[in-house]
Amino acid sequence: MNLKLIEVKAEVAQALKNGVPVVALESTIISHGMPYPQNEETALNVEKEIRLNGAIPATIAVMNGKIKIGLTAEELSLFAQAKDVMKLSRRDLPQALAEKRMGATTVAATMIGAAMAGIEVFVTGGIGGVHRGVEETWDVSADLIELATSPVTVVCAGAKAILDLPKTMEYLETFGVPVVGYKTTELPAFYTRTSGIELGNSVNSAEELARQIATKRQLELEGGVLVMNPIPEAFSMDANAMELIIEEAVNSAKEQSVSGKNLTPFLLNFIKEKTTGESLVSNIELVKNNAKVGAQLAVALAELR
Ligand code: PSU
Ligand code: MN
Repeated sequence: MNLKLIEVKAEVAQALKNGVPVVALESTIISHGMPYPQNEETALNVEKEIRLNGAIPATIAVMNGKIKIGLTAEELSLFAQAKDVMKLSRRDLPQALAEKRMGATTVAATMIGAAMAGIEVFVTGGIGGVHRGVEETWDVSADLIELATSPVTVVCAGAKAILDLPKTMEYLETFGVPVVGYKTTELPAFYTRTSGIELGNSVNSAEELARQIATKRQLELEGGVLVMNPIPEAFSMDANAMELIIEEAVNSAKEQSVSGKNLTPFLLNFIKEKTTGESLVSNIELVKNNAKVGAQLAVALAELR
């Protein structure tokens, strides 16, 4: 670990030293995924949920030339409100650190930070993937490559149907990333519990999940594990209505020639505006639900050691 470029919050460092379960969290969801003040409120509630389930939260972000592993409440608030926060994937880390910029980490960059600090479990909402229209754009999120590279388990609620979900699954298969359904045999699609895509691997408890992860570690296979935890029934949204909005979003991005790192935030924002408050409530609840499962997993992994 390069100690000059990473700064681990004292509480997190202590926990890692003593084998206390730790769960990493991303910051792009705070700076680019939700509006203020719901983003700050959610970040704090998710950290609370992780503590309630027996683990220490470590939100990861870049500032002052360091990858911070664990943010204070003041720092969380800063990332929730600051306007010119960079969105950092793997390729952006050197620039943001060298220029001492404020940067929110995506799934890919958060996995890099978590792996550097020795954190095995990371909780988020949704991951990036293969975009619709990839034949023309070649737009494949660096999250997928990172899942094949860094040894971190990512707990998410699936991927939004803004992506090409079958191609995303094919990509993960090709690169050898285990995709595990948590109490489901079907790939969830973020706002909805279903996608029509069967998962060949599903578990019914954190302990079962921990055994697969520990076995992968014993095999010394590089890369992470992707856990698909569906949104709670009470907050799942109508799949048909969502598909119409997503098609509109994808078309609008094409018309306005939105591409590169701006595409995902554009699509997310389009959906947010079209569904007003409902999708935001669902988003908040599914992240909390993932936090619970992630913390239980971190506890189960600590017990296996
Ligand atoms: N998908 C979501 N919500 C998000 C993201 C994706 O439903 O907040 C964010 C995550 O930080 C993810 C990133 O890692 O977008 C992927 O961006 P890109 O497609 O540019 O790789
Ligand atoms: Mn992309």
